[in-house]
Amino acid sequence: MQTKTYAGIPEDLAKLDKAKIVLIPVPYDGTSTWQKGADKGPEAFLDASANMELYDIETGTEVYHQGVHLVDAVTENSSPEAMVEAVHQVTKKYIKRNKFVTIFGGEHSVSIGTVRAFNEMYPSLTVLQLDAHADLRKSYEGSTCNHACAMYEASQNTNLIQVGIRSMDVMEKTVMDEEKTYFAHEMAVDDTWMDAAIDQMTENVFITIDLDVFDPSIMPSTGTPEPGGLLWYETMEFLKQVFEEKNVVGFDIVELCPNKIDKSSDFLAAKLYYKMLSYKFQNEEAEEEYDNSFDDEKVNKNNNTKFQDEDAY
Ligand SMILES: [Mn+2]
Repeated sequence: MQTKTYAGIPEDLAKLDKAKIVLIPVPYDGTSTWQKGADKGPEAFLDASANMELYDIETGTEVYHQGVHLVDAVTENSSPEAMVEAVHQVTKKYIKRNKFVTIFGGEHSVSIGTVRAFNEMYPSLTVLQLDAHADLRKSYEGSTCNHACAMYEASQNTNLIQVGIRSMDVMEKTVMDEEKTYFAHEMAVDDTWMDAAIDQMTENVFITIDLDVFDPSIMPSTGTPEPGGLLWYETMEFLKQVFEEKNVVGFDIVELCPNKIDKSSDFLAAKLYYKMLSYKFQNEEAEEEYDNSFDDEKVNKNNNTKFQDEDAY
């Protein structure tokens, strides 16, 4: 059992039946290739969140009144495949409970499970990936559930839009849809990318943020920092626009790799998460019921075909 609530919010706002928002921590770091430590990400994120102001100046809201339920961390790590399946099932379980489901990793392979769940539950899903890396390898080091493969499945099964990319293997070009890829070096000199990317999105959008999309000057605590990344306000401007124009159905944030010296990255992650919730719920009264309107028909159809559903409830 979790003993703390998200950001230290009152316990009655953290109860599952009351909360519109569910937060699933996944402290998994089984396949990182360079710096280890993403397994410490959720804890550092939660610590920083507990020390953050909960009034959002920009939206004039206190989104925690919508209720945030922090569930037990997914700790399955016997194999990358088993972790992905565990994340897939837990994510789907809370979508079915009519919650706005958010996930904090862990390394990026966590997102294979989250995307799979959202894609089963929502028709015509767009996956908006903010990342320095393309992550489009079909398999890597013997597994299709390696962090380097995080977006391969999404590229095959969803409308994948990649933003901030500045590192990839030439082989990934065979999988990549360059029409839907926004490279960092192009974004730096052309600010039409925000509208162009939003025009390519379907109504239902799942957002996956690899924190290495940010410039290492503001986000050094990540496994594979790459120069030339996004800054804070341009990212907020873009996210705000996506939340306003599309139905964002959920999101995950991955690859916080905390260290003792740099606390600002933990706070960036905490603030990013809270900002995204603030944008999502800025026009909703706390008393209203949340309706995540997942597609029952699609769920049933998919259960008979693509994936096995072993949830018992
Ligand atoms: Mn990355």
